[in-house]
Amino acid sequence: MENSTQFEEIFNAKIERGDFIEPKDWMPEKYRKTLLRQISQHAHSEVIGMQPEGNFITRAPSLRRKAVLLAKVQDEAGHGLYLYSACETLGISREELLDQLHTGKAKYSSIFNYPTITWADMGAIGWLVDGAAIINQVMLQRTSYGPYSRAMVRICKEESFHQRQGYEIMCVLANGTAEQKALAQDALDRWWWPSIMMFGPPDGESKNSADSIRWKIKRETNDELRQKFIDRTVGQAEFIGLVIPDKDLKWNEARGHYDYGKINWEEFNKVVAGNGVCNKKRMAHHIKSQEEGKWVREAANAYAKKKADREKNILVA
Ligand code: FAQ
Repeated sequence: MENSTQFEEIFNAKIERGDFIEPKDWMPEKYRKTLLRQISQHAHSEVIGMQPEGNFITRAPSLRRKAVLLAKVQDEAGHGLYLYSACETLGISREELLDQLHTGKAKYSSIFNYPTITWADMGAIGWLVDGAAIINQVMLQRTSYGPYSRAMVRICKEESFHQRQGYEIMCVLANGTAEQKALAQDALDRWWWPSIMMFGPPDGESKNSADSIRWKIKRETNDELRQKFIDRTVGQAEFIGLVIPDKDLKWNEARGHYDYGKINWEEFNKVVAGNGVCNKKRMAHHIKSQEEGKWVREAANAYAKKKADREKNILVA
């Protein structure tokens, strides 16, 4: 029988080789906890992230826009489902996960605590928020935990459609009337900085990064991903004639990257601590819909039990 040091050696060798860690494999408790923290935060973000856009489903400007937005918001629910399922493989129940969200023990992305005010916000969210999410998630397709990695492969395919639908809304508005272009610029002005905060604190202050990089949960750091997003998005804004609200944004030939202005980390910390514009509203809405959906879950469980009992009786007879 192997002792825990030998188990750890096997685990480390797998990580080193780039093999996946699977649910039944031995893993250090801290690895399991880090995964649970990150994947559950990610799952909660997908589900809470339905609210800002859900707000505009009844106000979409055409049937086509409404159908696309509805499909996108439903995709986010699906992403939440894959990710909650990945969490469950680590030995936690859905009830516990939701309890952690409702009691503030588990976080969700800061970005979803900002209000959606105009239709252009639907464009800005798809273009910038999904655009930032996908840069982070492409890396997570190669994360070391098998169920998380496989969920991300599927999520990334849908996320790239989300990014394009948002950019298309912005293209149409930016090429429309002066009033429409102003709406697009206003949305970019409000969503730019919160979007680049999504990647998390600067590397020097990222307390989880060292372990996560060592265990190949994260393959790139917060600042590396943030830089990638900025480098990619500047040209897209220029192409449609919009201006990124950062006077310090400048191409740096020597670095081969854009330099950018100072991020307001005080604002980020305030939002993460629960004091953003919409934190309380988002949580109250989620708790209310959980309560309202309780009878559906109970009915589904009762039906599943009845079906399983019937099948058991047929097998016994
Ligand atoms: N918001 O040590 P680090 C989406 C926390 S999905 C709130 O650097 P880590 C799709 C962090 O938890 C968007 N809290 O942490 C969509 C930690 O606190 P803790 C979500 C944040 O984990 C689009 C502390 O700060 N994506 O948008 C944030 O190594 C449209 C220190 O930070 C994911 O979750 C934040 N932005 O790196 C849906 C991707 N950033 O837990 C609907 C997976 C950091 O120790 C509509 N997650 N914190 O108390 C990750 O890749 C990582 O967790 C990072 C943070 C990169 C987000």
